[in-house]
Amino acid sequence: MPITITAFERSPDGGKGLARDTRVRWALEEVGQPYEVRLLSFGAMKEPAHLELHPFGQIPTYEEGDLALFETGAIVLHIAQRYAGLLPADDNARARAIAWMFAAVNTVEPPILEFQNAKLFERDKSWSEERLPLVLDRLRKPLDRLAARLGSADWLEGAFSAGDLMMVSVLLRLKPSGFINEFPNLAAYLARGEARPAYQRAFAAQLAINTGTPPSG
Ligand SMILES: N[C@@H](CCC(=O)N[C@@H](CS)C(=O)NCC(=O)O)C(=O)O
Repeated sequence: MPITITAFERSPDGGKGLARDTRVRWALEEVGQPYEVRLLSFGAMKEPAHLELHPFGQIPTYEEGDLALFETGAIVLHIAQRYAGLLPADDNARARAIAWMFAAVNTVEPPILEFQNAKLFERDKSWSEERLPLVLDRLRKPLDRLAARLGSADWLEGAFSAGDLMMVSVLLRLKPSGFINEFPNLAAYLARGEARPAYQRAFAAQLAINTGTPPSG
């Protein structure tokens, strides 16, 4: 069944891989499934045709036969459940890996987005200076805990799983500012994720779109 995802026609990050189609591409690369990409402008994302697929008018979406999905957590979980390679076979280990996926989008990603918004869009507000320490405190707390839990392990629960894929994907947003380097083991974890050949292919594919150059090799 052919798989089609949607992505930005021009990503605001210029190809740093921070747009959320990258995590879906990465999951598909990990499980070895080919996919097509439909590129959308910001305008097209708010048109009825796309709102039918994505109620909030965002990217990415995922279409496979009769199935249409939105929300990267749900999309990556679907890929991980349908194709081998991203979830352990043992039921309990599988449930733990899924718990890490939820932790990524529900516990770790929100304060990262808040931090990003504070830095990018709230700098000119009169209250920005006063608020930033609160935002940073809310961000450091879950990262401290995550760093303590990961310790010197390569991945969160034994072998690499969809939980790591989602966690690394959300942590990537802390790379451009250098903030991730406050947590050396998380920075190393991020680098391990980025070094995976499947991530490299996913990154190259989105970069090619944003720079207009076909991926080499
Ligand atoms: N929680 C959603 C977030 C989706 C999202 O924020 N997508 C961004 C791109 S990374 C988007 O489409 N932004 C444009 C907009 O909201 O108009 C998910 O994980 O899929």
